[in-house]
Amino acid sequence: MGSSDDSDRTVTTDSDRRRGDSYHLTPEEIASFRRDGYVHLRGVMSEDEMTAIEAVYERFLRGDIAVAGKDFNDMTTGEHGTDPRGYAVVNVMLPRKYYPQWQGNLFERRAQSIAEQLCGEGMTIDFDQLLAKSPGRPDAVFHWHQDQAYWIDTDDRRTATCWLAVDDSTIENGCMQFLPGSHHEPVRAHRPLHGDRSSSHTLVTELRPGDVMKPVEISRGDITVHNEGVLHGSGGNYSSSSYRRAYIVALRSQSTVAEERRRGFTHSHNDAGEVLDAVDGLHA
Ligand SMILES: O=C(O)CCC(=O)C(=O)O
Repeated sequence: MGSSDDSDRTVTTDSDRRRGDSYHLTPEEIASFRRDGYVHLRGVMSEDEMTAIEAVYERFLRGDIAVAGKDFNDMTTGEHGTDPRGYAVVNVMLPRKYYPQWQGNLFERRAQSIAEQLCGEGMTIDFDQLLAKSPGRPDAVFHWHQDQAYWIDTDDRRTATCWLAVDDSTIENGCMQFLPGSHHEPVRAHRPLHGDRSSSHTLVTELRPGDVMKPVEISRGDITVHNEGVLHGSGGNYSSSSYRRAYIVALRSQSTVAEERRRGFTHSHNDAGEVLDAVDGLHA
């Protein structure tokens, strides 16, 4: 523990930083999020808290909790409605919709506290998502993109996407990689990975000469937080034994979420084709 003088007490341990529903950020972490477009926060969830999350996560992966249509898919191919044991990246969209008992869980509450420290008041949960890369799947690649390319444009685009590592996330099993500072540029042109958005939800953009992606390895219970503009993606899972499971809670400004819903945009992969086409037109 830091200094023996309480008036000069420094925050040094993860459990110090977790305070009930909140998690305390340092000024350096807030500055780093603004500069780079992302930040790594250690020990946002304790091991006991992760065990509780993992129990529900596994129920989703086993298919014990019903998820409608394309909201349970292989993110790499868009395949859905087939045996998920063959999927490279199992993607569950909107788990809090399909398992309402998760609404208001501890990770959501800590994510809210973190989003407000990074982005200010008036942030709310926009969507949540589970992304599990199967072991031994070099094809479990999440292609380079900026999240804003997937979304409608609004006036207040403050975003804090909280990405929780359910397994240690490493270069070997396909950890997140970011292009620091890329959120300061306009959104790049993106295209659907295969065909159009009805056959493949996934969008991709190209790296430019000089772009150097930074892998961010994080431990179970840690999170990264990124904004809507930073370019990111992740590589395949080369581990023969380890899943790379992530639980994502994305917060955006209340006005943006209200505008999305008004236009029928819910982040479900079952959203109407014309809603997704309208978004694509913005970033082609
Ligand atoms: O989990 C991944 O590898 C990618 C996730 C992602 O792109 C996101 O959360 O915005």
